[in-house]
Amino acid sequence: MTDRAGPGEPPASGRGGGARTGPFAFSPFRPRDRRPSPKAYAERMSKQSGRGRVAGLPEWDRCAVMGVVNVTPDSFSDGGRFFDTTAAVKRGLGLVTEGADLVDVGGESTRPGATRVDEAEELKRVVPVVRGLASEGVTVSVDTMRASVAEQALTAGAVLVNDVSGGLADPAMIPVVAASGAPFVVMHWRGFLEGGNVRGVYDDVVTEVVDELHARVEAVLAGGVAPDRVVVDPGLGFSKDAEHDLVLLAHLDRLLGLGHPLLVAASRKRFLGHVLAGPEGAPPPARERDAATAAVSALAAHAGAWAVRVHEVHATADAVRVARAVEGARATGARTASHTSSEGAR
Ligand code: PMM
Repeated sequence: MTDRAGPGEPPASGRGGGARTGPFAFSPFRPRDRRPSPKAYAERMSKQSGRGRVAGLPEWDRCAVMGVVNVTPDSFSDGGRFFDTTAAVKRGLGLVTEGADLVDVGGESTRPGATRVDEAEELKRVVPVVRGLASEGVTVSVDTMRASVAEQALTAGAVLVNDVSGGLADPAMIPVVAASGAPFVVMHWRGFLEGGNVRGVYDDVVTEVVDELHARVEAVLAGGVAPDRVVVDPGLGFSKDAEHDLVLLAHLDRLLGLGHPLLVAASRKRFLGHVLAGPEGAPPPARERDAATAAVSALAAHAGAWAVRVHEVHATADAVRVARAVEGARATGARTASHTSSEGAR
């Protein structure tokens, strides 16, 4: 199976994508007048059976794999391991070798109760790693809630902004993203995770997450981000308990109904520990949740997710390829079935 690149865009494999001289050198953002209207875009997306594509990024013929590099001393699942630029760049390149299509670089932990890093520190952590990976031809996304970090990361070569607050934490974020023309991940977020899970109360988690995400998407579009550059994400584990996460995963179709490509980020999260907890109720540590993560990747890919965000890439890269092969077989099987039945009628 080969990955396809869109016209004028880099090969989907990320590395070896050719020389780039600037952050958007190979992803020519379309002029505003050629952008689809939000309504036309949502209609087109809702008619698609597949996962859609994100303008300005390579196109993959399967669910894409976003590998994670947390340049933090304290991230939820890999904190401290890649806390210097050289180690982080090496880690990112290693993830691409294992099959990552994009690498998401973050410098601030979103762990419940984590104190925020200051802006200068976040910039110091993130920008050199983004630059190092982009200069190697990697498709880089920046995981930040700060407009200034997004802006400098884009200048350093990032091509996607992943904001877990969906633009809520920093009022300058949406204008910065809109002006840059970069695609934007809008995650479902109810605020910083301090003081316990106080915001994680829902009557109907799927409807509320869909409605709240819809409102964020409207705000992002009103702020000037093009509809074909918006990705949505249910924000598993953010103001949600294990049951909420599982119910959301069971209803990815409702999230896809928002009419935008869907990112699912289940990797090593608490709900997996909950599912895997042994008879004595002890959940395995985060780093022992990779097989379970790959299982979710296969399910998300099968459901039509555009991408999955994971810390350990190898197993997920296999999982999305198996999901793609099954998808291909379904199409072939349908053709075979109709061929057989018409043969039978003759
Ligand atoms: N989760 C984390 C960090 N970034 N980005 C998106 N879009 N969605 C997520 O669910 C998400 C994210 C927290 O996980 P980590 O700190 O262990 O990587």
